[in-house]
Amino acid sequence: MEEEPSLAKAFAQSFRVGAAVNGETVVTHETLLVRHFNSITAENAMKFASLQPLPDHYRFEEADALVDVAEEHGMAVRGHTLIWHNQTPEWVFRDQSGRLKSRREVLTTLKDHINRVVSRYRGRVYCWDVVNEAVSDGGDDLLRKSLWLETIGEDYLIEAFLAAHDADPQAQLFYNDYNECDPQKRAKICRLIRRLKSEGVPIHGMGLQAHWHLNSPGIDDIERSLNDYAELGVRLQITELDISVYNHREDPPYRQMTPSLLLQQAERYRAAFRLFKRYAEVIDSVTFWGIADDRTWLDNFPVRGRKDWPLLFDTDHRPKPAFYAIMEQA
Ligand code: HXH
Repeated sequence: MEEEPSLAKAFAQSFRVGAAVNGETVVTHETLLVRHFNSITAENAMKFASLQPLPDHYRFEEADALVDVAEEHGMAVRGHTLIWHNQTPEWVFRDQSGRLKSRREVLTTLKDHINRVVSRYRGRVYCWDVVNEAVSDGGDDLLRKSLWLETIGEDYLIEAFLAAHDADPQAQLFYNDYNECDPQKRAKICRLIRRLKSEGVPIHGMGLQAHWHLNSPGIDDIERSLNDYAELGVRLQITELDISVYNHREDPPYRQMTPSLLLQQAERYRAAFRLFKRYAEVIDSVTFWGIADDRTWLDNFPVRGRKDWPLLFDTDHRPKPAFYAIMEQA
């Protein structure tokens, strides 16, 4: 069988090409992973609830195994994610009787966790999503109402970046978020990063999750976002790219993957990568949130059990039109 050329090799002069993986997919998708990608992100294994499910009871097995796989194949590792409002255990914020813990207690937990995790992977994980999704979607508030904000206060972000920098001064530290191309949210994210930088916080990059759809965001909004984030003077990474074949939660509960959808998706991916190439001076990495369509988180989000086909390789691990469209942009 004719084998397709390597994606990561094709873009080697521009940026790394990564994939989100877990302990299963590094086995089931090994052929594609090793051939096409030179960076990995743990889909779940490095989140707070995975690493420290109980106070001072750390579980590093899956994360360690993923870092081993990466090193075996010369792939870089992005760390995802230290501080987030989801997949964080209740014990972090509440005592036995359910009362919120004090600022001092939660801050100690934040610092201890970051220090332990970032130190463990010093020199092996080259960048961290230090804070994930802290900016609010709607309304006038800058920060999302979360238990980190409620217990520690607004400076929890500063403390997180300082702790990560202390634990590994070489690591590149990112703020990562979704709906990153929405004009209002983009403005808020820029405001947050500008504020952190002006206070001397060690923040080096903006991670654009890029969970996109067939018709949104518009390519002009994507370009304006790359431009605005780049103007902050930070590095950019596309951290969780996928292009859903649905536009809305309300779209047909189940659709077939048709030739027409495959071509529409290919054109979206082509336009996106044409832009990434134009911004290659500031973009260091483009990571897909998965490898092939047989295993994607979008099968269960935003609608549980609704099949989606958001990636470059089909359910049989064959390259889709989107793969070839991207290759033409290399
Ligand atoms: C990402 N969140 C996470 O960074 C990643 O760790 C995870 O594995 C998958 C996706 C994306 C996301 C953000 C918010 C969200 C759902 C997914 O919740 C919403 C709720 C209502 C409307 C919009 C988003």
